[in-house]
Amino acid sequence: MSKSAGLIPTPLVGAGDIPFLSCIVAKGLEFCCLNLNWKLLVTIFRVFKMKSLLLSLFVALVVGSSLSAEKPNVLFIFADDQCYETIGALGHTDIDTPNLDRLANQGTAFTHTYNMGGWHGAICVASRTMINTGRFLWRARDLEPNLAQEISNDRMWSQLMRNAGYETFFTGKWHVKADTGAIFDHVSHVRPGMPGPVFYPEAYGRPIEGQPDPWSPTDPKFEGFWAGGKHWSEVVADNAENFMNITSESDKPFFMYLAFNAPHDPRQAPQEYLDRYPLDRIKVPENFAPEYPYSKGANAAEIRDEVLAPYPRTEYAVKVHRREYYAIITHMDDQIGRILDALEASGKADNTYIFFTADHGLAVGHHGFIGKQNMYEHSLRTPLLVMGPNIPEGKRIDTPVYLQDVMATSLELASVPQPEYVEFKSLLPLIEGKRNEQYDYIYGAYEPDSQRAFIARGFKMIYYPRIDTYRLYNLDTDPMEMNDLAGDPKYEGTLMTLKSEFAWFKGRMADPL
Ligand SMILES: [Ca+2]
Repeated sequence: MSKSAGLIPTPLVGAGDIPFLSCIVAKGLEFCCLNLNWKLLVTIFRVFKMKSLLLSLFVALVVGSSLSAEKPNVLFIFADDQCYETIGALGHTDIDTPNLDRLANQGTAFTHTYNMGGWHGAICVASRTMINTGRFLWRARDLEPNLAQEISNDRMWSQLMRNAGYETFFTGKWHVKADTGAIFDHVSHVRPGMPGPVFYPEAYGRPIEGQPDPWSPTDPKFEGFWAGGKHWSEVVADNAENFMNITSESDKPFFMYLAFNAPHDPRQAPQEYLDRYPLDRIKVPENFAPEYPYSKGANAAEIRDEVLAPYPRTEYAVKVHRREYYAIITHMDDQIGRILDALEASGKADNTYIFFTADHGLAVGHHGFIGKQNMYEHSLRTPLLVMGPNIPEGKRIDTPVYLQDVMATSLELASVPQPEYVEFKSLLPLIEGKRNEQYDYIYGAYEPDSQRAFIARGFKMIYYPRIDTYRLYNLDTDPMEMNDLAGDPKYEGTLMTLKSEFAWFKGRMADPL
């Protein structure tokens, strides 16, 4: 009789009369036959079959709806000091980024993505504190000493994702005053602000044309990215592959925060990547200048990044620095290719949103600057690429946004209601064409009293409070910011309006100026 009992579908947990039916299966038909006549038994079978069918339908609906509501994975790839112009597919610069091009061509690119600047020379710290706390610049600064309190309240980005059911993973550059171990489920190779451990004097004030270069981007004796025996960008990809292997077995969605130290200086890469960029392939930026006229008044003349190259800047020095910059970006791009391949192999690519951006831009020879402590587009703006389910392919959106909008976007994707303290906005309404504007103004600052930027209606005002100096650019007609309109009587009204709006807006930003 046990064979007959095997014909009865095994009941599933969850239906109200299952205990009775379970009794039939568990104890077998023999028990039932002993207690019931055969007509009644047939009726029971019919009822059971109907209920079983209904049960199957119910289960299919529940499982089906949970599949359709399954939370997508979020893969966040973060570069360090990467200017918006260094994505090959976007056409600004002759650079090889075939894997970032995959994201740009199979996804959507935000072409005007800003960082708000920073409260001291390490702009990275401000940018990363903003994206992990959701606060605008000065409120992020004020929060920085109390991040332990934020963590105990489960308010950090990764905690919001974890509490939404995500398996969270971090590797690479952190540079936020918070313990990654406390806010991510898995952590590997947490790196400092820049590859160390030593600042080598050979890396500064170079190169000088006609003289031997004391620095070599490929020599492991200078440590940096070579410290530990394997280039740090390759270690990020190794760790991502390992986590991808683990998570491929899991039903939980993942949130991966992969943070390269590249292409921050020291700009080191294997020789084969440098060989791809002979100096005659490198163009000097159109707005190259031997020196920036207000560099001292802007408190940006002697900051560490700026003394990597000698004063006055030469086209030769800029070409050499750009060559090393492009080489470390192309090397990072190959590691990103490995990460994208690992995602494909995990079988989870179809339900994963990929975000690529950087913490801010970098000058590398624009306007007489080398670093990021200035308010020009090259130093504020980063790439921002988004790819995933229903993200349009090859779409370009030029609406000004902040890179930290990625945080708010990921919360929306994870079905996390946006907490009131998160000031950045989701990018999805822009991607879906539901709105065309994100912010009324784009704001930038460097140090409490050194520099400000204020962008509205296509004009950018730059202000240096220490020397009471303004600059004004029309970003639509002069995207390289080469024609200062601040002294032009035709634009007096434009400048006055911007000054007036800024005076009001800086209060909303808790600006200490
Ligand atoms: Ca940085």
